[in-house]
Amino acid sequence: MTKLSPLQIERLQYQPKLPSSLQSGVNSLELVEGSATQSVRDQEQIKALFANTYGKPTVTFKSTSSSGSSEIKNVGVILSGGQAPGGHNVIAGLYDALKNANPENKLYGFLGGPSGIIDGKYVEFTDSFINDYRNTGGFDIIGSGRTKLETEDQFQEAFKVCQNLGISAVVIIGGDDSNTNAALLAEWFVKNNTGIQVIGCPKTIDGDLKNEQIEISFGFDTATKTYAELIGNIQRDANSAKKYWHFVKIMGRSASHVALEAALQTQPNITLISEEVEAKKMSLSSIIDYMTDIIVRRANAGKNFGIAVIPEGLIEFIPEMGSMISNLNDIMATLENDPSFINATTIREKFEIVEHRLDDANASVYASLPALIKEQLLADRDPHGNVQVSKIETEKLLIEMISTKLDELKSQGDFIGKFSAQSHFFGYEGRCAFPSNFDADYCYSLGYNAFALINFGLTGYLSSVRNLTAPASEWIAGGVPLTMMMNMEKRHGEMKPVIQKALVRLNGPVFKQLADNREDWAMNDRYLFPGAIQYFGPSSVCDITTVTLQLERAKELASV
Ligand code: FBP
Repeated sequence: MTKLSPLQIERLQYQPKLPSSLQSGVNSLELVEGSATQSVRDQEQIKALFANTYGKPTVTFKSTSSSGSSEIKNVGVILSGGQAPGGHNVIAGLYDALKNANPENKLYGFLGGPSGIIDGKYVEFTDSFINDYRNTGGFDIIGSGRTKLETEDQFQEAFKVCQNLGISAVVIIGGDDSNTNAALLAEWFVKNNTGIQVIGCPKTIDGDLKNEQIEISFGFDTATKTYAELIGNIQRDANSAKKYWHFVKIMGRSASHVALEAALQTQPNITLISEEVEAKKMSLSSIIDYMTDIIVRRANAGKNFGIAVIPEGLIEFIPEMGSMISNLNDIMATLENDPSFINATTIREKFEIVEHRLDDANASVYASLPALIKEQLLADRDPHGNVQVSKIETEKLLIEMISTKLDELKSQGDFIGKFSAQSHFFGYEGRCAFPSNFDADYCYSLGYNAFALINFGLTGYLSSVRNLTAPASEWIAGGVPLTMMMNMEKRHGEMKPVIQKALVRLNGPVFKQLADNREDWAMNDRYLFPGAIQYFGPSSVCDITTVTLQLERAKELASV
């Protein structure tokens, strides 16, 4: 028998909360349809590409006193993309709902992400299998992957595998790219009269899969609390030793929601927000000037220490860098099979090939970067054609450039302090943490609700649970058509339909909270120390949601 830690033993016993509408089970539900929907942009193109699944209404569930029965169903589930705390609970909720509807129902888990449904690699879930994973972090129950499901051959293979297992519905648990896969698969299944439904679940620590219907993706709550704990601990260390500047890069591939939330929970001296950098067209050198100014002013006040929070995706939002990376992504898509690039023996040769092909302005930006960053920019793209920003050490680039600038200032007598910096990258530390009570409840509800959507015969929908700052019993369960969130974007050099990422809104209440306070936080140390996530104890500590969710919901409720 595997030995478990005391917390593992206690968390396995935790019973996640459900919205009251779902509490009497999936056979006692009524479906309430909202109005027809359209995509966020490019309506004509999205409608043409999703002729069978476009424009469906949003839906919500109401519990009814009558209890129906449900025919036997086999369902398959896929975990897709980066890990996010709570994935196991989505599967547990789905499993419990499916068995509640009919104990003869079966749930299959496809192994290793979307490739599992193509290769026919799966497990069948049982009570004892599921019970070992309840309320735990990680995706290790069936693994995950980033295969993009988009070709006719892949869809055919997926169909054959589902047919062999008698599967009539597939649940894809993923972020914006994975739910784009879900929308494509749903459309193909309907178009080809397969009778197989597809439902998505909003996952990603990045917090960028959200809109009016989806208040937050799961995992954001736990991941940001984990990073905030670590930043708080570093702030305490910095404030004790008073000798280091800590540059902390925080995961969140594109949008800065994670960095912003972690900053609001801890109040560091400097927080960069990629969306602001882009909107203000801040060049790399103006970012260096902004950060150097705070470092110099703090040094003048006798403080040669501080904390700077940097979002992972920053580099792509700096206008000259973004232009160069976009040009580079297109070039890398053509170089994938180019023998001169593949067989280049030195990294310098690769730099030259790339610089030769980049447009002039982009080539000079690329050439100006330190070799380490140039090399990291050439690393393999993800399956969606994006540069893997988690591998680019922006925090080290900033430290190097600020050091050079401070040396210049020192030689002119304009800097009298010391600058000794430590770099950190917090990302993987937060993606598999034990889900907070919020994520444990939210994920279980999303999974339970996904089966309710299946039971009503819906396809091409994202499981939606709303009203999340209220107690769980008041949460609103329902579904949102995936096509409603889509627009056309360039991927691998081609225009493709994709779910639009939600970036930080600079006119929204969350960014305002930072903007209103950052000068104070820069000079006066207003550090907060959130400490570790608490699972047992007072509700005021254990059940609080993120500052982002609280501010966004307060604004939304005030405008109703
Ligand atoms: P998803 O969008 O799939 O949820 O993944 C998000 C993420 O955690 C990003 O924050 C990060 O840039 C990326 O995954 C890292 O990917 P990998 O796990 O492949 O290193």
